[in-house]
Amino acid sequence: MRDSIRGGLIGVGAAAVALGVAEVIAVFTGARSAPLVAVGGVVVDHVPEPLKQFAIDTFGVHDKTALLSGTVVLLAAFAAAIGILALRSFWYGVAGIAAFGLIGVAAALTRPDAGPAAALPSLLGALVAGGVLWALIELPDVGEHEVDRRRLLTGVALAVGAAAVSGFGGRWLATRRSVSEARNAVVLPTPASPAPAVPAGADLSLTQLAPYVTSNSAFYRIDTALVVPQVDPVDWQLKIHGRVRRPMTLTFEQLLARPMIERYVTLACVSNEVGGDLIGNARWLGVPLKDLLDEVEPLDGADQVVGRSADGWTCGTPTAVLRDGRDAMLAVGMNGEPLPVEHGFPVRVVVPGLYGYVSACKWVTELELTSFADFDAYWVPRGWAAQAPIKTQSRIDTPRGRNNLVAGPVAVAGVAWAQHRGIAKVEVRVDGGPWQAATLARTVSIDTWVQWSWQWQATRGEHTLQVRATDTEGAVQPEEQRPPDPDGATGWHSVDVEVE
Ligand SMILES: Nc1nc2c(c(=O)[nH]1)N[C@H]1C(S)=C(S)[C@@H](COP(=O)(O)O)O[C@H]1N2
Ligand SMILES: [Mo]
Repeated sequence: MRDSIRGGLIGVGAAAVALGVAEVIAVFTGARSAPLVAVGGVVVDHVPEPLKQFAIDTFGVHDKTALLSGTVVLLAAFAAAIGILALRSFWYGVAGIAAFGLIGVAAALTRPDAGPAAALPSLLGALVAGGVLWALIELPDVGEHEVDRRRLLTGVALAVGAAAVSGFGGRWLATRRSVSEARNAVVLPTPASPAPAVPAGADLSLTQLAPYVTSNSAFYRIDTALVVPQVDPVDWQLKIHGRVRRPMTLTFEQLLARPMIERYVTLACVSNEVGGDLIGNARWLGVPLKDLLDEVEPLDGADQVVGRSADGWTCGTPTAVLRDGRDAMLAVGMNGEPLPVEHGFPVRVVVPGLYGYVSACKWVTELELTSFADFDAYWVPRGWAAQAPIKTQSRIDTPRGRNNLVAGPVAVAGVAWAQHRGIAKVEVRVDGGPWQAATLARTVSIDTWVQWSWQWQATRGEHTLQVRATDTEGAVQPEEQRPPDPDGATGWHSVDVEVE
């Protein structure tokens, strides 16, 4: 067998065993201490903003899978190179493994929530990889024939690959099962103040048109977490502290014992492009934040409430917004179920009217009162605005894409939103002609999006449909096309269609 192939196989085999061992150790030291996840986390926190926006645009909610797969491919290439070098001198191999081990250890130890044990998965993985590398290089020469050796090496590579997969899969299952059981055991209280019923006609039920209420499984997911934090409600505590007169700590049981409100609120991501789908409307059950803040008595100048999650992510919300009477809450329920784990189980923040990155902390464990002058939350040093109310937007959902439209009446419909201000008007135009008023469906409140529709007498040929909304304060959605960065995209959504 050629040395390059043999070395490559040996290197990849040793790396696979290292990762498998590290994943198994990480079952005990925490999923975020596993080298792939830790290094991926560092990458997520440090990639330049345009690249991150590119990843979100290209891979959408699969951006994390793309990142992890890319990392694995790169790692395999490096491991193969190390294996080839190790055939020349074992010490090259040791140096390569040591370098990777150190990168893993450094990444794991510098994660926001890391303890000293976070070093163990990379450390032990690297030690075992050294042993495997040595054993594979020294493998007894079975048989004279190339075929035998190739068979042996392939067999070994497959075996270690399987070991890695089972380590990874085992960990995934173990962590997943444990909190999903705890989640199934949660009994949500009846709200003291239930959500208003969704009025008849709020949902026009058209194909392609986003439903008025987004199901939990269809709800967009955006966060920096490469592995979903698994927070057991038994261990969960919320500390409300910082610049307050009376700091408070709440357990999950204490939280559930408080009077709850239930409200429809449409959440939106600042990274949503015009026409994009990083937005969803759900019925949230939770404890009003206003009451909690009244109880802790914020000190003068504490104009920012920083939410901190179990995995160290932070967001900063204006204290005044949380106390102005809107239905900002510590949510425990989503559409009648405990929060799905990827949407923040057991507790997250929901604030009507603000983009998610400045308000909607998932897996929240801390609310710290401070000032905007004193603390920049996660996305602020990365170039995003510290304050970010949701901009008025509208979207055409149908017709869109391949529709086989024929001349005659065509239902044009979509959604529009201006959370906590409310939508007053939606207008549509064809080929830059005069604006035509669309019909607004009913809504539950000004905190949700609204469906709109307009009957178009379509003529044959290619056409461009455009939409714009006006909020209840009379502000018309601006035409100027601006990217999401730094505080939300602007511009009118346009759809090109062909009518037969
Ligand atoms: N802990 C944590 N909470 C977070 C984030 C995060 O990265 N980590 N991302 C925020 C962003 S940018 C958005 S848009 C919303 C999305 O909430 P969803 O995933 O439930 O739709 O969560 C917010 N809460
Ligand atoms: Mo977001």
